[in-house]
Amino acid sequence: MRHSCESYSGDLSEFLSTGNQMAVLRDSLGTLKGFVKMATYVQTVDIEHFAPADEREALTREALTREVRRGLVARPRSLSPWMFYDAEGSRLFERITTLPEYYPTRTERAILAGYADAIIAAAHGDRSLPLRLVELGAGTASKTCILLEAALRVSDDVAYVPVDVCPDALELACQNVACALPEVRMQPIVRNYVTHPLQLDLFDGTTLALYIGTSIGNFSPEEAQLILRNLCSQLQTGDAPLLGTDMVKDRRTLLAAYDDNDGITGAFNLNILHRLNRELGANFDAACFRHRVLWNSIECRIEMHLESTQEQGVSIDDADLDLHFMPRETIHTENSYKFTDQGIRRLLTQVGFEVRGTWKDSRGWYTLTLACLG
Ligand code: AVI
Repeated sequence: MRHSCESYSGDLSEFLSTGNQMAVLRDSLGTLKGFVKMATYVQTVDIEHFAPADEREALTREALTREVRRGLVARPRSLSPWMFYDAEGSRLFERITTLPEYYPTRTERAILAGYADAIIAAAHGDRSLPLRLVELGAGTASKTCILLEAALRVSDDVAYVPVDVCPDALELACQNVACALPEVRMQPIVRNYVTHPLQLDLFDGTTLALYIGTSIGNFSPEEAQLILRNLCSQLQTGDAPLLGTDMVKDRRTLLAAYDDNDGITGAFNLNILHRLNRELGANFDAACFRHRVLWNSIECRIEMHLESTQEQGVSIDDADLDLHFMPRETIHTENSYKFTDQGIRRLLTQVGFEVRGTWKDSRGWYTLTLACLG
C-alpha cells in the first residue's frame, strides 16, 4: 500500500490476486481524486435447489414425523442420527469437535496440515489440468481450506463443490472459503447425498472427492457401500476419493470421546428430545432420560442411546403418537463405526476403488485414505 496522494507509476494490478476488484476514483477530468479503494472479492454463488424456508420447514416436519412413527414404535426403539442436526444440535456438535476427549476432528486436521501437499500431489498427477474438490457433507468446511490452499499452490484453476443437506451450513462453508481463498470457484449443491445420489457436472480436469470427518462411520456397512458406490459412479479415470476414518483403539479412549466430562455429548444426544418437543409438539421430559454410551466390539462401533430413568408416558401430538416407556428402556440414536486398515481396504474394493495412499497420525488413531478407480 502506498500514500494515496502521491502519484504511482507502477501497475496497480500487482497488488491483486486473480479475480480481485479495485475501484479507482477519479474526477471527470480523469485526475486521481486522492484515494484508491480496494474492494473485497465478491463471488455470486447460486445455491442449487435452495427451497424457501417455509417449504424446507414443512419437508423437515414431514421427515421427522415419518421417522418418529417408524423408530419410536419399533422395538428396540431408535431414531436416525440426522435428527441431531437442528440449529442447537449443530451448535453442540461444533462444541464437541473442540472437546479434549473428542480427538477425531483435531487429529484429522493435524494430518491434513501435515500432508495436504502430499495428498494433492498424489491426487492431481497432471498439474496442467483444472482441479475440482467435491465434499460430501461439507458442514462448515473448516478443515477443507487446508486442502484448498494446497490445491492453489499447484493449480490456479481450483473449484470447490460442497454438498450438504443443510443450506445454512452450505452458506457458511461458502462464506468461509470465499473469505479465506477468493480464487476458488464455488459451486455448492444442496442435497441429501444418502437418499438422492449425487449428480456431478462433467468436468474437464481432476476431481478429488472428499468424504472426511469420519462421517462414513455414522452409516451401517451396507449404507456406507451404497454412498461410496454412488460416488464411484460419478468419478472418471484419474479422479480420486479421499476418505477420513476413525480407527479402532482402546475402549476407554473411545468411550470418553462420546461421554465427555462436561456433558456436551449428553446434551447433544438429549437435544433430539427437545427438538421433538419444539417441532412436533411432544412432551418429553428430558430430565427423565439419560445419555448412555457403549462400545459394541462385535460390530466395531460406539453406540449412543437415550435411557428412560423411570416408567413414563410421552405423547407426540403432531405425529398422533402416545408412547409408554419402561424404566431402563432405550432409544438407540447413533452408531459411530470404527475402522481397521483391512476394513477400509475391504469397503473401498467392494465398491470398485483401489487404495492409492494412506496418511495417519503418529498414534494411528485416524486415517485418511486416497483411493482411485480400480
Ligand atoms: C458426525 N460424526 C462423525 C460424529 C461421530 O463421531 O460419529 C457425530 C458425533 N456423535 C457424538 N459425538 C460426535
